[in-house]
Amino acid sequence: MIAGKRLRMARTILLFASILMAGSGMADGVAGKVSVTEPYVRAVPPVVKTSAAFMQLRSDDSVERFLVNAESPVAGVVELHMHEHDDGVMRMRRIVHIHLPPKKDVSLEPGGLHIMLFDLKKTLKPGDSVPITLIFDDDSRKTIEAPVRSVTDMMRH
Ligand SMILES: [Cu+2]
Repeated sequence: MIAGKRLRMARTILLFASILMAGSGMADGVAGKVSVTEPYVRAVPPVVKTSAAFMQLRSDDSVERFLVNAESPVAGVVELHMHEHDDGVMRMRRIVHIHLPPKKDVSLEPGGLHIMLFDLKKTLKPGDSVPITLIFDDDSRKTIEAPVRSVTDMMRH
């Protein structure tokens, strides 16, 4: 009888501990430490099947973290990209991750780092909003809503 009571008590304590951990945000991982501000997606005419997402990222973690992937229901393929100068020509290149140094702002902007959206499943009109899920190095995720904006400074593809 006493053993059974102890077991029940141990189970109750375990349950309580797991609720406390979930409540403190520990379950959020890196996603809970990265703030995302000013997200937007470039509006494109219906014939164009690619676009890009831009935003400001800032990690509050004490060690370097990485954005390793992204997903969106509006795009068949999503890739992390950067621009680089190659003999005076700006080219885009796929990268495996975006560095998130501790407590530093990282800009995803036209002509620089960006999240590339290929194989668009719908027209992206100004005023629409696009869900984008950011995936970090510990596989934690954060989904944001990025408004669609017309960007005059069009990137060359
Ligand atoms: Cu690109």
